[in-house]
Amino acid sequence: MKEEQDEIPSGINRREFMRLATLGSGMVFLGGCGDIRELWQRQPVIKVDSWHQGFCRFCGTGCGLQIGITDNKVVDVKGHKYAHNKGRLCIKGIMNRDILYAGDRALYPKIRKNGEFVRASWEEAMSLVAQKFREAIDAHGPDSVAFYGSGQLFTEESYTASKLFKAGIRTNNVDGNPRLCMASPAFGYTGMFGLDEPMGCYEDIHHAQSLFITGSNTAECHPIVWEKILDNKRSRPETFITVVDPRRTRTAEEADLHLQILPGTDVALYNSMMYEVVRRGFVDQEMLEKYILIKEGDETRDFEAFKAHLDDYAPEKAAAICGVSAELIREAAWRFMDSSASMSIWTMGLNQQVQGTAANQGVMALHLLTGQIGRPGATCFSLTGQPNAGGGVRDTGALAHALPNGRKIKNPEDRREMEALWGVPEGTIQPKPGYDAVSMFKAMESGDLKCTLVMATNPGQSMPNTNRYREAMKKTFLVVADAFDPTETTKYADVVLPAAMWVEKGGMFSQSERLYHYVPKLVDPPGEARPDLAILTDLADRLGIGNILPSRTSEEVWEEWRKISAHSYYNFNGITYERLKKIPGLRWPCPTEDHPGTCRRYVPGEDPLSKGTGRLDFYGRPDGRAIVFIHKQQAPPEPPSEEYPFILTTGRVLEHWHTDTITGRLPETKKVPVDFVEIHPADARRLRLENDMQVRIRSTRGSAPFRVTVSRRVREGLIFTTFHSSRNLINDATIDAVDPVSKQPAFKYCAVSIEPVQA
Ligand SMILES: Nc1nc2c(c(=O)[nH]1)N[C@H]1C(S)=C(S)[C@@H](COP(=O)(O)OP(=O)(O)OC[C@H]3O[C@@H](n4cnc5c(=O)[nH]c(N)nc54)[C@H](O)[C@@H]3O)O[C@H]1N2
Ligand SMILES: Nc1nc2c(c(=O)[nH]1)N[C@H]1C(S)=C(S)[C@@H](COP(=O)(O)OP(=O)(O)OC[C@H]3O[C@@H](n4cnc5c(=O)[nH]c(N)nc54)[C@H](O)[C@@H]3O)O[C@H]1N2
Ligand code: SF4
Ligand SMILES: [Mo]
Repeated sequence: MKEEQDEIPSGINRREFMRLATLGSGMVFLGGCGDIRELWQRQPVIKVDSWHQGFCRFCGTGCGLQIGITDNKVVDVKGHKYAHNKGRLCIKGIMNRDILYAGDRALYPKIRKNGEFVRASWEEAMSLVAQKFREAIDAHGPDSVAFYGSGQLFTEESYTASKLFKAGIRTNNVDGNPRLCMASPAFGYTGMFGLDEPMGCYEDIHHAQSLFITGSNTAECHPIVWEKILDNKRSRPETFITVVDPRRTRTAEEADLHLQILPGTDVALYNSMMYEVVRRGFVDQEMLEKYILIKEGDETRDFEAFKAHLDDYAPEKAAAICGVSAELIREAAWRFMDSSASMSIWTMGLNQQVQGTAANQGVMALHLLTGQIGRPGATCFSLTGQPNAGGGVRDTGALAHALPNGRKIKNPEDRREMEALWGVPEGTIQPKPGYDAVSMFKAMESGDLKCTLVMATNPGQSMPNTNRYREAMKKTFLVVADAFDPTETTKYADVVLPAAMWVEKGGMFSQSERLYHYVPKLVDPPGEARPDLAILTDLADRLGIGNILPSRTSEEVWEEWRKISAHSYYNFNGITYERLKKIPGLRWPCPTEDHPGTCRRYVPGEDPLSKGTGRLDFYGRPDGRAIVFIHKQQAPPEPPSEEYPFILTTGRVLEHWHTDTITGRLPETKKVPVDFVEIHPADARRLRLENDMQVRIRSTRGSAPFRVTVSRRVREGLIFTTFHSSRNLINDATIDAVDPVSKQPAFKYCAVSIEPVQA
């Protein structure tokens, strides 16, 4: 056992911190994450009464844990050896031990009276909430209320919320933070394959000879996925890693090829790579003949028209748009097409753009055209951000346009089918989609939304253009269920409801590879905190529509839900609590209780839902053919100007989680700075800026203070910061422009100025 160290010495910088972290580690990972428990263990674990299987509550990697419990307390966590992470965890995974005991847990309901919060009983708080909902619905109709949820709720909770609002209250105003996160891949996949969610699995990483990582800082945001990639590289050095990212991230540093493109130019890049595929004769003819349809909007196009479209993106032309050389584009294309198996991995760099859906579909099209799909290691694999943004929200249809299992609000047959499955009268589900996230906050601003329940998300910090939407939140009766208080959202609430989190309640998560796994309830929540499921069923009862929710425990809800899934192509009927209490997860499709789960979807012989004996069966599409869309590169939403000459892009660092309501309260992680803005040395010189100087980042919408970090990670003209800090609210400056298809906001691009702040 190493000497215990209380906390990171003050004044330590991040690089030093990471070095220490890896030095103190029994397991050292190149991704900069490691098993640093020994370094940080403030109190030695004396005694663990019992160990339980569970899963990390942070990112969509979905790592398995062993959770040690003593006296109703989580006293230790370690990586689950038999889960896909093979015992490994990143720093956030290790922090699962401490998250329940960080300061500022919300312990009691609070009601705002005469502008001040006062403590209330659950009875008082919930009857007020129900009264406000009832008044709004009676006076202004069901569409005057809304639910804004989260990819961090359990599946049972998101499913219940969606059912309560869509079939009980009869409004489709159900959306949530997955709109800020996974909407573009959801629309991307659905548009091309007829169904959402990736078709591959983590195992593909070990078979891939070429990895095409784009718009993903995997090393910091999906660290254990990154470890798998490095495992592959270590055991097979011929593995080639291409990274496309305007920043030289820690992921890009380890790549064999880095394309440091200008932000928002992905569509041009992928078109250019496809141009090369065609020019070099790497189009998979069988795919073209049997499995693909080419479309421009709704119109079908032939291959000649497709080629003519690609001519506009010959590498020399695309180079001028993307800001990288034609040689680099050719090299990237070559590495992708001329490999035994190519796998692409992507996240927010693509999703959070006004052309988010088009960029997603560009990557997918590369796979279809080259036939790099449906084989071990050949797959287009979008990583899920939150622990349950896939299963909890996309599968359950807890979004304003959606119904369970890929059904759509707009489709009358889908509505009829869900009404029958839910046992509610025909016509119950309204035909009009509800408000997507940004529209929902605009409806608060206009006064159309009288009453809103926010659960497990902190939009006061995480929405774009937050100045505007924090004001908007004042105009609705705002009910916030959160595990911590204060947050930038609870500050604006009329009622704060203390929520149990993670192993204080239990339920199902589903991570990036469609794998459902079970998190058991292991300890009691603090104070009077309650599970979100209990809050939802209580609200239903008080609104007099409790009968809509016959399933009351997580397990009952799951039973109901898995049986509903059996009527769809998202079939996980075979995934039961009983099975998942014993094994660390199952991937769907999994139609029966003896089915082992599916690694590769759409592959006859492997996927139980695919038919025939061909190479692929895209059964989500009526003709079994996936669609390759023609997309053209568009101009950015807000190009830099004389007044706002810099492009701002925002993202994450390894140690912090989103709006820092959790990691910002843990003694270990909160020491890692988040108040920095990366500025290229040439820009810093011009503006006479040096390290640690204070500046204000300003857009037409708002501004936030930051500390300068002069860095070659960014290109000239581009600056980067995170949205983690509540003292440096960068979303006051970001733009609320959205992708017109997915309605996902473009957090990765807006024009700003940098103003020095006099000390
Ligand atoms: N440590 C940590 N891990 C997390 C999270 C966290 O908060 N902290 N959150 C989780 C969640 S919910 C999510 S959604 C994921 C996000 O995971 P990532 O998407 O990997 O994280 P980001 O830092 O938001 O953005 C990724 C990269 O996109 C790049 N980028 C910006 N613009 C463009 C562009 O135009 N094109 C391309 N190709 N790239 C671009 C950025 O430079 C950045 O490096 O992380 C998950 N994991
Ligand atoms: N500028 C910029 N903004 C971004 C992004 C970006 O890249 N750049 N990324 C976007 C993305 S991808 C995402 S996913 C969002 C994330 O944005 P948010 O969802 O707002 O971020 P979190 O901090 O994870 O908020 C979760 C909240 O739920 C609480 N909580 C935790 N567990 C529970 C629980 O079990 N029940 C309840 N009721 N509460 C709980 C936490 O205390 C916290 O307040 O941010 C988006 N915003
Ligand atoms: S990689 Fe993600 S799921 Fe795994 S331990 Fe880290 S935060 Fe948790
Ligand atoms: Mo996300």
